[in-house]
Amino acid sequence: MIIAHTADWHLSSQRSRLDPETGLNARLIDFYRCARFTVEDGVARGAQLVVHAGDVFNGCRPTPTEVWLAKQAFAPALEAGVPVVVVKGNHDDVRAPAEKHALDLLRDTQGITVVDRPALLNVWRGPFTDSLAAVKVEPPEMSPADGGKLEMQLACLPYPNKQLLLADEEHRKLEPGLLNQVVREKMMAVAAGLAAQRIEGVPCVMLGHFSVDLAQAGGQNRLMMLGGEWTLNLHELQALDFDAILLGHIHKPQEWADANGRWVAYCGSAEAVAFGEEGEQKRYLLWDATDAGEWWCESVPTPHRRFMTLDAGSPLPAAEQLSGATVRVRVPQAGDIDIDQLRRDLEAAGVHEYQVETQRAETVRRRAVEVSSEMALEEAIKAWLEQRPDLKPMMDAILAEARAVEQALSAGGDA
Ligand SMILES: [Mn+2]
Repeated sequence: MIIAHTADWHLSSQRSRLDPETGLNARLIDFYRCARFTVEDGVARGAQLVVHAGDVFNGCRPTPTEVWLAKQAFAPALEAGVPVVVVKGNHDDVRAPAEKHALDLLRDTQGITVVDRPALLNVWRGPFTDSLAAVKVEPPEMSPADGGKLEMQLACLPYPNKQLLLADEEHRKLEPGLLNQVVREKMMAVAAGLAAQRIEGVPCVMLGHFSVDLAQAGGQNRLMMLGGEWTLNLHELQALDFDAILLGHIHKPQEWADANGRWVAYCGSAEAVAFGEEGEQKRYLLWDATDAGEWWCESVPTPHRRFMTLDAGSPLPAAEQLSGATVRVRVPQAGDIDIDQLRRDLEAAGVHEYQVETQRAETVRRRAVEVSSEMALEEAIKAWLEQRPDLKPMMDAILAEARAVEQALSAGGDA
């Protein structure tokens, strides 16, 4: 069965201009273009199932336009009778677990299965006696008795809501690092539990939204790189009895196969979500298995926007390269260069958008490089404050704020 694997659409309006064709926010249209392409192209290439590994939206309160575009993006699959399975990502999630999350807005769309708690789904292949569908996705307790063949199982592991743990007095007392350890252990136990329930002789693929420790975060997320996030161990995951593990959450595409040819893969974000993702390949994955049960995938590039960082003063790249790109120009010091001339040159080259960063931002960034990605958040902040004697009197307040932000973010914020 051919499966199209996508994740991290982050459909959202961001600071941008209006797209002249649609009258909508131009960044929102960039995200939509790549999302829609993925589903349309995947179905055209024979995908019989579309799996989305989380973060359809950028926040738990998507606008009506964003919800409409999400449905439009999935439409080519739904119109072709190809089922869609979406697991909840941290961005789709709410703070208070009792509230409805963003994906609840897609739950009633026929053909979309929204998964917001760990679950093992059955994927049946027709012909069915009661429908024309080629493939059906059902929770195990709803096994259709209408002639279908159980083709595979999908073990879904959405991003957990940390507030559920914090509701427990014992967990509230834990340091963030220890709480992360608790989440990691619980997630591994749940993953192992799903693997233990699989039906022997039927392929079982995991679909999840979380970080694995050997993954490179790329430029996506400072917090992740500062160690403020729980991760699962890649080798422990690979040791579980899944035929392949298809993931979302990390925007930089990457995959690993073990000695038995079993894959763990991040398809990555469909469109670059921030400048940090400049230069990363953007894609979706098409999965299939041989009769012998060996899984393999094809990587399909999406029509994502090019992000480019330039140093002012260096000659501009050729207009072909700049045309359509979102450009960031680093200026050694405001006033050092003729910014008006630079703007005219960039506009003449047909850049899509540009922003100019002056030296102060650059200085801060260069210092931050000395903060190693191995450090825990507090350690990293202390190292950074060493270089900012002016801020040292505020150290306690800054650390307290950082801890609060870390707690809030790992419960469903950044990344
Ligand atoms: Mn995420």
